[in-house]
Amino acid sequence: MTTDHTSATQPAPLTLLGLGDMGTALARAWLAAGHPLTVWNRTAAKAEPLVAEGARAAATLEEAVAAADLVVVCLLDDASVGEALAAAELTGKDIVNLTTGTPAQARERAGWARQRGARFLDGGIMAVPPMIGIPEAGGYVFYSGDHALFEQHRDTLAVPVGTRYVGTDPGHAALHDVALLSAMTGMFAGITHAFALMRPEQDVKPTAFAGMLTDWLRAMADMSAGMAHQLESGDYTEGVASNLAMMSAGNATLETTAEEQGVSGELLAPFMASMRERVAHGYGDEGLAGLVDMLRQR
Ligand code: FVH
Repeated sequence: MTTDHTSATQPAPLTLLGLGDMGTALARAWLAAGHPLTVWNRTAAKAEPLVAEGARAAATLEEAVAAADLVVVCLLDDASVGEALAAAELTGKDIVNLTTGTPAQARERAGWARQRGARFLDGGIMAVPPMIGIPEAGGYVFYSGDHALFEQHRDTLAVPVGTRYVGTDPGHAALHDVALLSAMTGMFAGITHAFALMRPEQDVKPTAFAGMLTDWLRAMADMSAGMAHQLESGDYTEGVASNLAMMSAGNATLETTAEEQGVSGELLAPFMASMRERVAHGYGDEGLAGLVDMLRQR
């Protein structure tokens, strides 16, 4: 049975396993807010600066887990979580796993924790270490899994970075995390291609171009709301401002310009091929929403 330590006046004690870049940033935020914090790291020396800042370093992982009801885990990957916690006594513990993993790994980890008598919440961190402890940086963590656990510890969990609870399915935090990271990856591919196009132009500084690029990407990002409406209504022509036939025809200009500028089109080619295919199947009057179904039908 866990005890509710979370209160506005008395910062709750907790244990943090893992003092890599992210774990260390999280630790500093909890210490700065006055939380009694026990830390453990495989390489013990990484705890030393935190001890100087008020943390208690546990000699063993078992000692660290025993020190608090709330145990936050921030290790490299799911395999390291399994390895580190293999022999730990978890009965009655509230495990919050901030280690990045897949939705399936999170669901398995939830079952693993339940079998060992622990409650489990998975988290997907949407921030990099310098954003931790800086509310205005806009970082947050997606949480999913045991809702009572989340509610009980939400004030403590909100100390380093914002919280967004996305449901009782323990896999949903990881899924949201990976979906956003996947979107970011596509955006970075586009940014990389755009800088490559501009690279030979001595009179256009990358720093000047970056401002234009950022403004344009921000404006275009709002198109995801229109796609979402289409996916919900099932009408993929609803409110389409730029249809697929037009965009696909325009891709030829993008491809030719890349050739002219001596830039490989390899980062954009698969997406353009999918657009062409959808048009060839007779969906040229739609927006991009139909590609979502096409990807799932492969
Ligand atoms: N840093 C970032 O920008 C991203 C932001 C988004 C979220 N990620 C994820 O957060 C997890 C931790 O990331 P990190 O930045 O702290 O990672 P590292 O600095 O590489 O530290 C890794 C820690 O994991 C420990 N560790 C690794 N393997 C084991 C193991 N088998 N048993 C026990 N501990 C293990 C490692 O210990 P040591 O090498 O110091 O002894 C570090 O404490 C991660 O999932 C990111 O994807 C960060």
